[in-house]
Amino acid sequence: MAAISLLFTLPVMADDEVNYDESKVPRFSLPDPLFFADGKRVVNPKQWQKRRGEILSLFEDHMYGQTPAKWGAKEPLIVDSIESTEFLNGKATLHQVRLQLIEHPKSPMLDLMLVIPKQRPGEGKSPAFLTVNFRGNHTVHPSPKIRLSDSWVQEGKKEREQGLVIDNRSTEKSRGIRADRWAIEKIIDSGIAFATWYYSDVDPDFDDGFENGIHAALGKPGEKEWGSIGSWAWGFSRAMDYLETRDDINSSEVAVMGHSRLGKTALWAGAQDQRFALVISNNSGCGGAALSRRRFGEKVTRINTNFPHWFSDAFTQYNDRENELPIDQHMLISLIAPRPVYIASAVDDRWADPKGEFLSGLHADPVYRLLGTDGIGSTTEHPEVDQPIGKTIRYHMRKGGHGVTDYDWEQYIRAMQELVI
Ligand code: GTR
Repeated sequence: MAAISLLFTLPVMADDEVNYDESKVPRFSLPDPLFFADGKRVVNPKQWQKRRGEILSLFEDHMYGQTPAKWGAKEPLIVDSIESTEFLNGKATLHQVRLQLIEHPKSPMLDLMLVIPKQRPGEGKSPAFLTVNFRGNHTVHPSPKIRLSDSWVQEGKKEREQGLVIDNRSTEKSRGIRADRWAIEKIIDSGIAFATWYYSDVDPDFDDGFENGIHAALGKPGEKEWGSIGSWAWGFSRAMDYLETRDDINSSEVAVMGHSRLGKTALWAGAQDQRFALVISNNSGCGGAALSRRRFGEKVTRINTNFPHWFSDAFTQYNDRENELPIDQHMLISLIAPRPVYIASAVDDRWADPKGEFLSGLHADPVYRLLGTDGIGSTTEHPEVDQPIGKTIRYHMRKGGHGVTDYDWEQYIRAMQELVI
C-alpha cells in the first residue's frame, strides 16, 4: 500500500510516558486512503465508492467493531411515547420522545429530547443538530419540563457529595448542570432544531462485561463486534431513523455532533451512516480525529487500558504498535467525504492532540478533492488559536481546555448555514 511520509525525529521514550513534546513525535507514514489494498490507485469517484467500502471494513475489523448485522439493517423503530410542550418562552416546542430501540423484551429505551423552533423556513421543516450528552437530557437545560433521566450514571465523589447523583441515578439537583455546553437558545434563534439523547440509554459507560444496555438484549459482542462507541454510534442512527419520520424536520439537513468520547462516536456514526449531512467532532482526540501514529497525549494503549469497553477487542493488538494499523484517523474523516466535516480542538486540551486532529482533516483532503469539493481549502498549516479555517473540511483550535463552548457552537451554526442549509 502506498504511504504518505511525514518527517519527524525518532522518539526516545518509555512506552507508558505521555508525550507533549512535538520534537518527540515519532517518524511515521500514513496509509494512503486513495490506494486499494491491492496497491492500485483510486482515480475516480466511482472507484472511491469501492475503496470506501474497504476502509469501512478495516475500521470495523480493527477498531470500532461491527454493528451486529441484524440491527444495522432497518429494524422497525417503536415510538413508545411522545410528550410535547412549549419551550423557551414559546419560541420553540419541546418534544420528548421515548424510543424502543429493538423488538426485544430487554430493549433499552432512548429518550430523545427534541427542541424545534416555531419559526421554520420554507416548507416548515427545520434543519437540526443531533447531539448526544454525557449526563442526561435534564442536564442540558435547567427547565423542569425536561424528564429526569432514570438511566445509569457514573457516581463521582464530587457529584455524590453535592447530591447530584445517588445510587448511580440522577437527582433533581442535577438539572441544568451541563447547560453551559449546549447553546440551545442560540441554535433555536438561528432557525435550527436541537436534538439530544443520553448515551447511557444505549449503553452505560463502564466495563460491565457487556451486561447492560443494548448488550443485555444482544449478548456479549464477539471479538470483531462493536464496543460501546459502536453501540452509541448506532444510537445516533436510530435517533435519525426517528427524525426521518417527522414532517417538521428536514432529515437531509441533520448534523451529528458529539464531544470527546462522544466526538469519537459522532465521527464513527457519520462515517457509517451517510444520511448525516454534517459531522462535528468536538475535542474527540485519540480514537476520534487525532492521528494514532503521532502518539501525542493519549495513546492507543492508554485508551484501551482505561476504557476496555469502548473499542472491539481487536484494537488491543495495536497497543504500542500504531504503525501496524492498516488505517489511521484521516481515513475515518475520508469516509465522511464529500459531506462536510468540522473538527474542533482546544489549545489546552493537549491530551486530545490538537495538531493530530488537524492533520487527520488535512490528510483526508485528497479524497474530498477527488469527489469534487474544495476540501480543507488552501490551508496546510495548523492555524493559530481562534482562527477557524477550511471549506468542506473545517477546523478550529479555540482558546481554553477540554469542553464545548458558545464559541464552538457559533462556528457549527455558521458551518451549518454555509455548507448544509
Ligand atoms: C478521557 C479519555 C478521552 C476522552 C475523554 C472524554 O478520559 O481519555 O479519550 O474521550 O475522556 O470523553 O471526556
